[in-house]
Amino acid sequence: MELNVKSIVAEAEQWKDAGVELPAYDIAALKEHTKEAPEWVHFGPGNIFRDFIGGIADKLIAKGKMKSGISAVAGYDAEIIEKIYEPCDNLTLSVGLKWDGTKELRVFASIAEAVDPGTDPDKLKKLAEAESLKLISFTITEKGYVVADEAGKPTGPVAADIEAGPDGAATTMAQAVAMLYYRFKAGAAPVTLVSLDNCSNNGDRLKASVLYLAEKWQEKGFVDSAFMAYVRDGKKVAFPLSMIDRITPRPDAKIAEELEAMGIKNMSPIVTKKQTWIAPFVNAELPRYLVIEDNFPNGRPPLEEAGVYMTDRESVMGTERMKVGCCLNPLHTALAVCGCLLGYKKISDEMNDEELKKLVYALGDEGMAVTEDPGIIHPADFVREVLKERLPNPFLPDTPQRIACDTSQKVPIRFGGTINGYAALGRTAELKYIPFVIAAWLRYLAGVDDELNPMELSPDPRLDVLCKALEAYRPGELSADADLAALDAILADEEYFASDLTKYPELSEKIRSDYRRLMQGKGALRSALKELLKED
Ligand code: CS2
Repeated sequence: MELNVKSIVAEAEQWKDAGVELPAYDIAALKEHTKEAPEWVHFGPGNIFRDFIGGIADKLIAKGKMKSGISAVAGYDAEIIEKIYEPCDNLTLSVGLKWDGTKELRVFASIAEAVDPGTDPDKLKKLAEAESLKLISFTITEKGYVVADEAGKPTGPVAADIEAGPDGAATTMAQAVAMLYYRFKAGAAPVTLVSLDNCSNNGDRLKASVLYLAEKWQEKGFVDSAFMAYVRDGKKVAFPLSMIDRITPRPDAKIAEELEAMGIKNMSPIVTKKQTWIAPFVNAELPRYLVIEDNFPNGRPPLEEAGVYMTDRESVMGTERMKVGCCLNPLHTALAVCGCLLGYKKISDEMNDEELKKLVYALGDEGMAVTEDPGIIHPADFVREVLKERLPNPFLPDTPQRIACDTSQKVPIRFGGTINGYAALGRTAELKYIPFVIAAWLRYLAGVDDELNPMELSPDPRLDVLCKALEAYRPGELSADADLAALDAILADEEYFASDLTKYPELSEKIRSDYRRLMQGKGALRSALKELLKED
């Protein structure tokens, strides 16, 4: 067996005997229909998209509720098309890793085509012009939405896109705005842009980035005010909010070996030049949640029939605040930075570490005190599942190193909401675990572990800036009265924490003293953790 259309047709019996569920629809007809009437374009064709979103589309196609598949655009990393999508005919082998060690195996054929705008520049235009197009979705991570710095100055690649205009767009954001422009020119049909990333109010963030670029193109004369009115008209172009949740680790070499031992060839994961970890299969947990604001001016697939919660704006905001700002992602970041420092390679192993386990339970409680029940998914049930089933799942090969990627982009949403919640009640002095995790992140940036051995830091767009700012502070060498002005400058930077933390004297003093403690030398994190959690 090999993951391609020929094999799943010719060796269907073998696949089924191996326990793999195959697509229950005509793949050629799906591709044909997608060419004639595309409905769904997606930017960011990585693992969570292929498995979670691809799985939703697969279910709807199998039920006869969607006739077109998804057109997946690799605006950022086209190497994945060449190395994974093409050899596998865009199929995905989904490996759901259950708590009891068994696997749920499925092949999805819902990605009807893969688009590399670099080699096929007209394709985005064609897709945009199709009246049938209903939605453009995105899984491009938090940093994918960054178009400018705090002062409004465009980042390098975006600056180049501003000069190049719609026909020369190279970044994902500019390609999305270019699609809106082509759609406007072709009759201004409505469309919906759905961000599926863990950003705060992700739809608003996407809209702000789209408008930023569109305005710059208007200044340059590439687009006119009528186009601006189209993008700003909520009945024409909608940007609903969403909350997405499914832990999708990087593809694991051991799982590749197990699949190959079952007779499925060529499963090895690869890492692209742009650091995408990808394989013909995707390994993920089984729990999953997707909540989307129901605002689709050109219609939408019946997503609710594939388990998606379609709801109002307030409910999405509440579930996002609960998941990203309290019950899951802050815990993940705590396990990421502490786990890297303590030499862990697996999240589930960390949940067997008495102190780390206590830390994430306590962090969850700290956030929960200012988190409301959004009504759709109850925080108490949700966090219980996270702590008792999802994080400790020993069969899920998730790593602190994966989650430690881009921490600077994640900190504001993961901790900012709780800090602001405590601030609104005048209670920031009570915060204990969030300051500790922030201090641990800053300690992590020293690039040596808790045994003072060199440690590789995960990629982060602000890594160089942060490491440089903190370079004078070395673990084991920080004197008790050292001036922490460089640390204070980071704490005061609203880009990192969603507010100036030096405004809260007790909170920032706690971060400073935790940091000093963590910088004391060998084993400082371990003993600080014991101390912190002693009375809990
Ligand atoms: C993780 C998320 O990478 C990270 O920072 O916390 O990818 C996490 O696995 C998902 O949000 C789970 O839904």
